[in-house]
Amino acid sequence: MAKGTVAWKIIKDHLVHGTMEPGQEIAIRIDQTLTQDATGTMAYLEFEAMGVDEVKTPDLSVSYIDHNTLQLDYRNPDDHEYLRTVGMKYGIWVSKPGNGICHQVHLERFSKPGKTLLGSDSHTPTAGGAGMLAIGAGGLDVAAAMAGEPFYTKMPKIVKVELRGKELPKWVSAKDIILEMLRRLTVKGGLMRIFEYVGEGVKALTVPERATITNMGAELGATTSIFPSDEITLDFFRRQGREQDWVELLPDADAEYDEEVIINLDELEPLIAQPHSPDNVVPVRELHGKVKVNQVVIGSCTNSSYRDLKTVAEILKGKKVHRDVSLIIAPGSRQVLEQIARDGTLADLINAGARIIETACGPCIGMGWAPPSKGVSVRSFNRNFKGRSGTLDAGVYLASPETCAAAALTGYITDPRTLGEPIRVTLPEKFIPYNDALLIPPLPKEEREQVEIRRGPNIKPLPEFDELPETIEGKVGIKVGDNITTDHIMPAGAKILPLRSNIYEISKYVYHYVDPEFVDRALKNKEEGKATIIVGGENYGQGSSREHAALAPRYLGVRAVIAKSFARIHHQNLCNFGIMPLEFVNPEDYDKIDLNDEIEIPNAREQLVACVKEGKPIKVINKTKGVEIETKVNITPRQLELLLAGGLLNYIKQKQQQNKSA
Ligand code: MIC
Ligand code: SF4
Repeated sequence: MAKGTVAWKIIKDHLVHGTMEPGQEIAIRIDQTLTQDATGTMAYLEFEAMGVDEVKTPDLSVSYIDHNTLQLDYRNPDDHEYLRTVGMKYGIWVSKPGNGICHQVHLERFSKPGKTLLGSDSHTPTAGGAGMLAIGAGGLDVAAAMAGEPFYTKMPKIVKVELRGKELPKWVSAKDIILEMLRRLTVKGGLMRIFEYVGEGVKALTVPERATITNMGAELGATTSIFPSDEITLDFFRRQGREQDWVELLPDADAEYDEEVIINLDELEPLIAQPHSPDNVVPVRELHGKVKVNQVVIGSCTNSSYRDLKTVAEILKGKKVHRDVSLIIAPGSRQVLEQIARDGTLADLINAGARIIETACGPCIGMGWAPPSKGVSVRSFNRNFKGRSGTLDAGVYLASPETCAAAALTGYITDPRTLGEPIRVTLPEKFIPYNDALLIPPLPKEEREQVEIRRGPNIKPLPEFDELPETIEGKVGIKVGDNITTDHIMPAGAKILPLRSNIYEISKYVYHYVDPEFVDRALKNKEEGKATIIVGGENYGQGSSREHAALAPRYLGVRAVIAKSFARIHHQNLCNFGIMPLEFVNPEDYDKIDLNDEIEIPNAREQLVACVKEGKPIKVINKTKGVEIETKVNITPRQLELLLAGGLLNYIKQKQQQNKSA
């Protein structure tokens, strides 16, 4: 068992229930929460349904508006208004559109070493760069944390990632460290793990660089990633004018880890992830001069800090973006934008031909700036799933800001080491402090009462769901392969994202780009009183935290997903919305079940209980093929309760009823 590590100390400090053995359920107290608008509207509707009078997190809760900032009609601005007013009503900080991407702002303005943060966004671990234990979860789990509930999860293994060597080679940056991790471990290598970075090499990285690494640990499927809080962290807090928020947090000299990864910094070189997966990583040198580039985008919660934009500006200074390339830059936060505006960096970028766009997620989530047909886009982002950019046949590559800048200059994927002497940026002596122009602090109690929550026509109440039935009669609605992302299940983009607060409308787009007939099939089953079953491969539901990838299928009548294995957040979201996450006992049985097969799960409730309590397999009958398939659930006793109740909200309501009658 890992002991004396930074992650272990924070968990121990916050432990409410459970034992800290890998795989055992633990519950931890949550000090801070964050939501963003695309998951936040649902999270606050759920929070309201919990009936508490104000937010209960001991430290703070922040509601960011950063994803759906394109205002093509009333829908996104309606959501912004709902979020602003609901936040003001319940004592929550509200970060208005334009203030920046949640993770970047949170790191700069609110992160605190040693504290816990739960966020309704998978990249919440960004704050691990400042020594926080920061975890991504579905909106309902975050709503529960805002209502004062602890966060339940399985105790992950704690992995030591030792960075050996004093400094990074020329033109190699933090992004290349995390791309190397992805190259070695793949998008499922981090399942049920926390990556804790230690060793001499940690000192070579400033907090924003560390945050690039912890951010993209999400792509490994990790529960979170964390750096120690040391003198480098203190230096960042000093420059932010927040040294009072800093505490030292180091692993003990005899700290024990469950596993170990060693990275020799001096062996690293610039890396790039090719389409369509963040782990499809090769050295940039292999593609040098071979791939023509149409678009370069620098931004996202991974690489949009002052250090990143200044580095790009220094590379471009006095030069011009290649004629065939469109260079787009989205600064990560208003602090970054104001800083580069005041010190001249912005002017250098503009002069070189960059298109400066709003400080928001923007192109990362397909909210505008899509590449051309069959286009190649090189981005400093963290995800390159097919179609996520908004152009189905475009190829998105992920690389460091340095590699992005090189492509912008030459029009080809280019090894940045060919650009001459490397750029080394130092952080500003003093970051520009956040004022409250776009950041609304929690209102005093008396003022909160006056706030009227605004709900535009786009905001629809949550659907009601029934308990798990005794027997499930259903039909396979879709069969998919390994590593299906939540972007496949519930796509994002400018057209679909504005429907995030309207489950009835958004459910029409489930699996839209994978199989446009899925929804009709599921609705037909529903009409016939049958459930829909989804069949998947390994790591089902990887990627984002969007609970819509569980909530919308549930609304369509999905009652079970049978897969080889599941990604952590999606697995929890399935339980939260009463969909059984069944795993094949024998992965080869995946071949014994096909689209449209008639399925029966007899005595589903009883079988589920027997599986959790006695380890018995759950029998699934494929009536079409005349075979019986053995499955199991990898769930905790609490998740069992959620499933039986038909989801977390039902479960909470049942508890409230029981308390009332007691
Ligand atoms: C993403 O990067 O996919 C998102 C959009 O930030 C999601 C959240 C969402 O779908 O709203 C995430 O990473 O959790
Ligand atoms: Fe926003 Fe992209 Fe980061 Fe998700 S990954 S929070 S969409 S910038």
